[in-house]
Amino acid sequence: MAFELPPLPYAYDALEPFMGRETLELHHDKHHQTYVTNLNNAVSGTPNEGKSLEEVMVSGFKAGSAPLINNGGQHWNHNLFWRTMKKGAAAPAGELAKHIDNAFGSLDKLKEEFKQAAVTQFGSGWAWLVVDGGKLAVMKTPNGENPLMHGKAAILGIDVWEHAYYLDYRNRRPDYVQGWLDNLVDWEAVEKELHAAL
Ligand code: MN3
Repeated sequence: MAFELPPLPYAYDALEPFMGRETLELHHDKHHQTYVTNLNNAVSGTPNEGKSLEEVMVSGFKAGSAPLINNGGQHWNHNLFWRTMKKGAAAPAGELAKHIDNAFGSLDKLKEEFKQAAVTQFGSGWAWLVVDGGKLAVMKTPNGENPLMHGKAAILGIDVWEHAYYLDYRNRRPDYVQGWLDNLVDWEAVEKELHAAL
């Protein structure tokens, strides 16, 4: 069973003006599709064929395989990215809100730390909210790497490759990150990820 590009769970213009239609069309239909195609090419006819995405990318990371780290990682990363965005979602509640207060003191403090990680990731990469030893933490990774490769569960991630924001924000990565944190994070979806990770 080959890896497949999941359909975007909303319309291409659903996240405007914080993430525009053209950005989503290119990002999902072209960039993400290319990672899926290259990942299938990389595992085809190898012992990795038929294994789960998590298995392929984590073992690929241990083996230092660039095609599996980059394409496997990016396929996983974008799947999480699409399913944890929604315009105008409710603030964190329940178990997630408790975990945020425990780890950071407040949602504002979490956003501050997350933004700092996203803005200071040099070049392409991701900033993450992870579960590490039952507690929430922020981390960043370069290129296609992700927290799973480092033994942590990721429950939210922002893509800070230029293709994620250049059409909408040009070089203003801090504005993209702030707009995303304030308007596009689907905290209900993040809580589902938290429950799956605990
Ligand atoms: Mn991307």
